Amino acid sequence: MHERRDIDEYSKREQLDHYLEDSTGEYLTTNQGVRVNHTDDSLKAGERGPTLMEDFHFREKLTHFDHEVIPERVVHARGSGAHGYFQVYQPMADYTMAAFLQDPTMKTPTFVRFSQVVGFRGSADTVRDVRGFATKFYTTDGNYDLVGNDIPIFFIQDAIKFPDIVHSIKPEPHNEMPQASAAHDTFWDFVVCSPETTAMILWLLSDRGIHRSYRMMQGFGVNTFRFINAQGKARFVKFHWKPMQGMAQLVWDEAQKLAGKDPDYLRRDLWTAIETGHYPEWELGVQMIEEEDEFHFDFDVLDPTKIWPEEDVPVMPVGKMVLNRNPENFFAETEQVAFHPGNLVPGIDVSNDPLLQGRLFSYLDTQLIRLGGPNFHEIPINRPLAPIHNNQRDGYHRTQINHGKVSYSPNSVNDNYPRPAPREEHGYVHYQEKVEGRKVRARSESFKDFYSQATLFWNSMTPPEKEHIIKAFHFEVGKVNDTSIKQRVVEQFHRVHGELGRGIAMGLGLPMPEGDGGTGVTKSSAALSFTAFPAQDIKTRMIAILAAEGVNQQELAQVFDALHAAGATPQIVSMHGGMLHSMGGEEINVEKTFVTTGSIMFDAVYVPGGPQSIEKLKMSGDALHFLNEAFKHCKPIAASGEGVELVMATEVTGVDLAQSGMHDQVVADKGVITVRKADDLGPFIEQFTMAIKQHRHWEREMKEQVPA
Ligand code: HDE
Repeated sequence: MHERRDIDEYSKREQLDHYLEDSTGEYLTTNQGVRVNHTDDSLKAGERGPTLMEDFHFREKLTHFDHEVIPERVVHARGSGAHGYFQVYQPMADYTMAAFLQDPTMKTPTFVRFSQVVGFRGSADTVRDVRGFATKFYTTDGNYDLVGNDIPIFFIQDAIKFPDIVHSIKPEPHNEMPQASAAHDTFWDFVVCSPETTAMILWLLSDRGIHRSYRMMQGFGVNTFRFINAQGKARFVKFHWKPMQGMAQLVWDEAQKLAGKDPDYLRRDLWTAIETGHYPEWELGVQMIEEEDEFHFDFDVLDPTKIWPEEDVPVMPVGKMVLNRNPENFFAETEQVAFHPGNLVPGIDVSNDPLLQGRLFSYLDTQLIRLGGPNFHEIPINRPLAPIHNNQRDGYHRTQINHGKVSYSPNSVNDNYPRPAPREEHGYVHYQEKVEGRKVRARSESFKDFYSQATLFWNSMTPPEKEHIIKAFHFEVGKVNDTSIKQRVVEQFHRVHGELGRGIAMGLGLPMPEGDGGTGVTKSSAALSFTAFPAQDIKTRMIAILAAEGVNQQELAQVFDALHAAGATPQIVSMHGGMLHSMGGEEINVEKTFVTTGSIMFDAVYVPGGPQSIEKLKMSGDALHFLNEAFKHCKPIAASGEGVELVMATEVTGVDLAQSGMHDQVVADKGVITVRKADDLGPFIEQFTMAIKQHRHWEREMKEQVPA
């Protein structure tokens, strides 16, 4: 009678194929399916006369065009999506009955949308921002959405303040500036008026605010949820996504330049990785707290501005997600996908986290206007793979053709179908939490420590990470016009740590705050630093190879092939497109020119030798700038043979280079790898590969003196 909820029936692809259109070999038609015999001119009364109302093809085409824009998301407007699947490592039945968390052989289809929060849909990818990490699991028990971010906490504790924080960070209403940026008065005014934002500000101003790639960031469910097992036992949980690619960041100067040179930088990176078969992967993990331990921590488990330090509550690995398919159509899938933290499946429930409670209202509500009515679940990307049966009917854009005359319950005409399912038939049963209390508009006292975890975060940063945070304050708060707001920022963050408060004051040219500052918290947590997530390989890293006519082909080919074999993407960059000729006369295809690219689009740069090539590059301001900029951005730089002379012609400073023409030793210093003379570049390539894996070489203390 009832459909079997069997995974074999689940192939997302098959389900969606029904909706896929391919016009290859087909005639052009109207939306009524009528073939069109001419489409380049409208129907007119005479060749030079007015267009006629009766031109149904013209009117249909223009009318559709006039209506093809839908409202963008009020937050998270700019994003990129990808399809994939999730697989659990081992049955999680002890903790949850969620069907997709039981069978290690079962692949649950997923769709993920990464996003920026603040900017409009056409804004740049690399702005400083929180990033959304929303995952839809098309499970056998219906859709489950894990609508998370790349930062594990939030700015505010109660959803009623969400419109306020969003209004404050969005462009200011009188002149709609600045776009996609927190660096303006209203946001920092909100911050100093709302000390609960303190810890999240540190996360945002850290390197986590400018990730190198969506593929290289963590994800977090942020809010506290519950796992419920078949016996009805509940535990508090927080969700984590760990990137198997390791983590990597941009530097601020680079992020700003990328916003101009390639505003689609993160989107392109994700798309290209998937197109080239480098499928990004994340490990799902959970932190769990027993209900009886709810009050045993120095944070409130319901407070979304607090992490559960991993040292206190370890992350249990649960399974792995692989993203392996780009969308067919951006609008149909990435734009129309509708997430909702209230899309839950049996085995997962919510907590009383007041931010989550508000979110449970907001997402469904916002889709009604954005997707134009209550039937957006019928849009292919939103359709569950589990069958839908209920008595909901009609509404805008209904595509389902319901059968029969019964659309109410209970009924006897249809033997009371569709019937409610008991728990053992996977019916969703809400967790029976006991709740007592007076109706109050109030905040729990246990939420009111706004500083300890901010200090914990600060303490956990390495010296370069601390420096980046202070510099980010100089930029963000430096753009604030109101001096009293700036002064209050200094005081607020002096309360986190004296070093931080003084560092901010120094760059802003404000009076030093009084007292030592700080909270007295000395604890740190290793998992909070970027260094906790090193890359294991150099796959998908972009490596520029600077070359001109007369390049040494042997050197170039050895390095190119080795990088390529390791999964990196080496690309020849030169002054002009087309072909180059090597010293030996071989033809070499130029992939990018100094006009179409820049060092900011690459993770590392290599300069092969060849006297003629190097003489030409030395005369190119673009080539010198390329190296200076890569150096300043702390990227690996490698040069062999005469290539070292190009590095010497730049303003790169404070590093040892293989100077002598007879030198056959590889010199590796602060991520600059040079060798003058070597038939076998093996050891050189090895050093270069290690430097690429490390990604940034912060120890270049002289980098500030290099122009970029
Ligand atoms: Fe959202 N959020 N949010 N949010 N959020 C939306 O829903 C909201 C919050 C997150 O790629 C909106 O469909 C409230 C935290 C992501 O489509 C809206 C509060 C976290 C996305 C909304 C929060 C998120 C959204 C706008 C309480 C991390 C993009 C468009 C303060 C756990 C999903 C939409 C996508 C989108 C409301 C806070 C994540 C208006 C009321 C915390 C990843 O409903």
